[in-house]
Amino acid sequence: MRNESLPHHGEDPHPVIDQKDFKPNKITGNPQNALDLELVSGAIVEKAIPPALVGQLAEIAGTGPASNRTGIRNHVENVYEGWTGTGWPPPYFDRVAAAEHDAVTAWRAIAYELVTRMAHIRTIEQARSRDGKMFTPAVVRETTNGIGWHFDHAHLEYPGTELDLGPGSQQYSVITYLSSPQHGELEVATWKPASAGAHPKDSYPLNEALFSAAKRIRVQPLAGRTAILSSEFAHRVHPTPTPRRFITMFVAVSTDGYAITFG
Ligand SMILES: O=C(O)CCC(=O)C(=O)O
Repeated sequence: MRNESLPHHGEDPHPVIDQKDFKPNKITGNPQNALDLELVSGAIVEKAIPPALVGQLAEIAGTGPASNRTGIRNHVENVYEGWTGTGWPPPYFDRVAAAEHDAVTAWRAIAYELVTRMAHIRTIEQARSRDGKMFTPAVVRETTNGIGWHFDHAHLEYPGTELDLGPGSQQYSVITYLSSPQHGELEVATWKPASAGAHPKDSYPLNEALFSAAKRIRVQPLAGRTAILSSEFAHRVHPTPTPRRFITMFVAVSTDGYAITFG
């Protein structure tokens, strides 16, 4: 189960590097106040998303079905939820099409700009199925549950599919927080799986003993804050007593800078 109970901030025996200790980010110009994740490829960016858009997105957070694996409410199922083990069936794409929303489209444009600045991307576009159906650009989510240790990397999770951009491809997550819950930190460890076949359905939650010596960082969710990180690294979300609302998009990038996005 993904909604296992996790320790709250302060009970974790592992040292963490707090947000305030991060070095200034290499991203220049707007948006201001970017902070470097330092240990993994990524950045924290404040105020890149207009507050009115954050409010609109918060209203649709979790308005779709709750995941029976995680308990997280999504506005539409993400690729992990829609995956059958061999692909994504036509009704999945029908549900994605029905959940299309202008606020998500507006957020995607800013997310593209942010991730293009920090990753080596030459072309970026929304992922489509082999018969041309759109994957969702992002998923707008609400939960008080934690998410156990996992990684997100389509090349390892969905090998051979339209989301797999081949050996050497990389994956990023762009996450904007739509609320400021108590606790509910994102924790990232400097460890990633090396081999294919390590799909989270088989490996979830990741055995923490695999990376007990790895350095970790924590990111506090704050309304309007955007985290862009290399999500191939092991990460988890701590539970919170108050609703944690967030929008997430995955960005897979091939070795020659072609990027596809999906939620
Ligand atoms: O919300 C976050 O901080 C990270 C979310 C996450 O790990 C995921 O959706 O896979």
